[in-house]
Amino acid sequence: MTGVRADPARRRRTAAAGALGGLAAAGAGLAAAGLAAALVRPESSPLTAVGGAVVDRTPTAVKEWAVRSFGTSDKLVLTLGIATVLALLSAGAGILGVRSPRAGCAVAAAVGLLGAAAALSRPEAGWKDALPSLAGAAVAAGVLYLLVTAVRRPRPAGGGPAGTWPMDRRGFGRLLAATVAASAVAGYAGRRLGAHGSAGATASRDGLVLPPPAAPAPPVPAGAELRVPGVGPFLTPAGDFYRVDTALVVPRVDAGTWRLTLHGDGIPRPLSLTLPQLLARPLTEHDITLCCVSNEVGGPYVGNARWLGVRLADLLREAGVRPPSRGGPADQLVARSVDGMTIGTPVETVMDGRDALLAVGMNGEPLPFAHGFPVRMVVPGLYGYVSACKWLTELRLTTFAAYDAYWVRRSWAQQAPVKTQSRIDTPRPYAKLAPGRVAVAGVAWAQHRGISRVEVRADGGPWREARLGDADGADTWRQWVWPWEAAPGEHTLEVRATDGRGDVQTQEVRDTLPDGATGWHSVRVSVHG
Ligand SMILES: Nc1nc2c(c(=O)[nH]1)N[C@H]1C(S)=C(S)[C@@H](COP(=O)(O)O)O[C@H]1N2
Ligand SMILES: [Mo]
Repeated sequence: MTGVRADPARRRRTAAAGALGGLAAAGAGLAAAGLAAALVRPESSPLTAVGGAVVDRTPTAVKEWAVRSFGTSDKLVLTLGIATVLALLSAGAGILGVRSPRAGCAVAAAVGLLGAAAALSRPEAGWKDALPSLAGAAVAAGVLYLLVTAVRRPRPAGGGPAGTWPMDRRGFGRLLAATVAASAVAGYAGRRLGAHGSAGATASRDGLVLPPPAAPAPPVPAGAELRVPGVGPFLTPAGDFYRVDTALVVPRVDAGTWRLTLHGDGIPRPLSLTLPQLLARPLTEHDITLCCVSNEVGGPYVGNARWLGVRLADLLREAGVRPPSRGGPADQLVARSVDGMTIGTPVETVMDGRDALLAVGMNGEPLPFAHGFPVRMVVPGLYGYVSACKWLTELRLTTFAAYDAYWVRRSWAQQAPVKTQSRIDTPRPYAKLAPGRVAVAGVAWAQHRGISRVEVRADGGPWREARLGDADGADTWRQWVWPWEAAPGEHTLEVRATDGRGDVQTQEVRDTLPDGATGWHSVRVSVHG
């Protein structure tokens, strides 16, 4: 070894330089990989690929915990976690590399192979998906080699006070600066190139003119909106609509090249449609509240929108599909997205007369990319994971016995109708209120059965009927409000809804797994004079 002897101060310095070199090499590798991924596809970048592979392999209980703890930031937390592990590994590789450049480079190569393997394991992946990680590993290993060699090189004569800095400090510093600069340039180029790569998709969305509905939705009844401060609008703006999916980068599908295929068991006339062909069919507009099975009692993963789309039942009939009740052989419709998500929906439900849609529009606009552009499914009355496939590209008929979709393989129920739920949106939990009249208000939903009553009670007292906003069909939530005379003290408010069939929301507390949480939402508040 050169210049590294037992002196602990020197050791620390070379180790620090090695760690710094390792981090810089990893940064260079990631920048190079990002540049390559912009050319291949965004999902193939190593952090995204490893993140996606982790998502797919994470046990359901851990995933539910992550969603509970981090909400919609769970993806950010995951990416930061992976970046932290990578940073530690890189720093270690640098420290090791000062002792043995080969060993350091081997670590870089191994990490790159792991990234490549993750990218190849993703659904819809091709061999090209391995390239960004491999390119990144090659760059990282090369840069690491140069940097650790500089650390090992002895200090040139007259290069600073001997004994404090054993290596070629200036050479190392220059190399480090050059690496950081080159990485920044490559990173920027990757971003620009990535934006350029999805420019076609963006233009296809900007240029999409949605045809008017053949069957428009009636206007939302004026009385549906109770206008109580603290309760969101009746129709949730797309920008505020909850988002739940496994995609670490939002797929940006070019509508110009998009196709939908419909095939499988018992389809005499399989279909393959472009977007203009789909849009040439009569469009239906319908207000539907969508909610997630992972939504806990009182949780935020529910939203209401005006959807525009082709009735799925019409398309199935056009292809010659019969529901099981009419002797059709397939009871499950499996939707597949461009990112390999699979979502299984009962054929019977889709064809029972409800407005199950292949949606292209949300609140009067083409679907946002995050919500499934260009086409997604929405089925009133079913949780999203069994009905609402975004970035849809394939519909296949099969049976529940023959095929388990993505979430079903992860312990969720095969079939999951929405459970009756109600939520107190105001007052907020632990609010400090002044005594007197307080508007207790929120929303209640039981899609496709409708909501017939909402009741509220304070401190376990008698149930009081809340005033309901006007119903906008049976497939949307209803707002409710109850005027409460708040007396000083600590109080618990509870809510329960009754659906359109007269069934009262159950008090039984059940977890989100396997088919949706139950129980009553309650909020504790304190009232001070
Ligand atoms: N392609 C794809 N579609 C998907 C998902 C997904 O992970 N990938 N998640 C489903 C789930 S679990 C829900 S609750 C809804 C959420 O739709 P949103 O994000 O538009 O609110 O999308 C569904 N469709
Ligand atoms: Mo969901």
